[in-house]
Amino acid sequence: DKLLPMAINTWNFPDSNAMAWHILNQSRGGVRQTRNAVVEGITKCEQLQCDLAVGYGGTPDEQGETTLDSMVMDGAAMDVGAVAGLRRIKDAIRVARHVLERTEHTLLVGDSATEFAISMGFRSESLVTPKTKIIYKHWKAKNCQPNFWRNVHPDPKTSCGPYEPTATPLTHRKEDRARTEHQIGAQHHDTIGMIAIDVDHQIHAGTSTNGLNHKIHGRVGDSPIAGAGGYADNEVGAAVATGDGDIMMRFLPTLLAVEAMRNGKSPAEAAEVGIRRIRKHYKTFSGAVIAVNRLGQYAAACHGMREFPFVVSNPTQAIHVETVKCL
Ligand code: SD4
Repeated sequence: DKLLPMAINTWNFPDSNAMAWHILNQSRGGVRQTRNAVVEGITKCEQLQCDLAVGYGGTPDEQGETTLDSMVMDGAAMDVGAVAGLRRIKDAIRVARHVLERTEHTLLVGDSATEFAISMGFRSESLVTPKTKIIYKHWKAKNCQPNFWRNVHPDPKTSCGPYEPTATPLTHRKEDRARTEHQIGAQHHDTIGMIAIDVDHQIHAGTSTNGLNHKIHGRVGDSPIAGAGGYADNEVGAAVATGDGDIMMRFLPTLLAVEAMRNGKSPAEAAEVGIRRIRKHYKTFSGAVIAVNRLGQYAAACHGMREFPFVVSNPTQAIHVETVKCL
């Protein structure tokens, strides 16, 4: 078992991976250890506002508000906790964990998810920052159609689309973040999806995102949906996804990946299954899937960008950034 424990996450978010790896290496924490790793690893990203695509302050919707989608899945119990369109609470994945642990439900949404979070002791506060206001103002100033996401064939002169995801370049992460802040209004989309597996093959998968820039208020993406944004099953492995959620969630690519591994496919083949299926119908979609089997063997596949970076830690490498060339 020299590939375990392991933690792997989408995009070049090493701080989250480091947090998860640190937790996995603490003295044995039992079943909860992979849950702690995923939840606290992703919380790190929420706190750092990874690429302004995770956590508070980024990706204002067309009313200027940031809302959060997140989920965590336990591959032993086949139990899920998730929140979608969470408003005014920063700790999306910790709230998702409370849904998992404190309720019989799977997914809470919007203001009601906020009420639940408050009842669990979370603090309600605005997710808007000065930067959010600038992004929103910039978008308004471009005279964008407020209904852009409703419009199947937007007029490029009056809309600020189409949505153009950009992979995070591998190097100069800090500089890149600065550049992102500079090109305010650029539509970055870097959802964190993370998988942790311990030496007993206990598996958790989780996601967190603030969705898409200028989405319609109320829009929910793939990230908080089991089988879409992430999936885990101790018997097989796990997968997480990032990308054009509106399209990807129609195909449940992480469920496809786990089922492919169940049927004997390698992680590399499994990660490609959903990507190829989606591409058949949406030639220009952008997205990526990471697949890991229960032994800790992993692979990623992507489409619509040049390459896709991800971060992995296991006994042979710590906080190691890899990239895969896209199909
Ligand atoms: C969404 N899938 O809300 C998310 C966005 C994303 O990398 O993954 N960005 O559609």
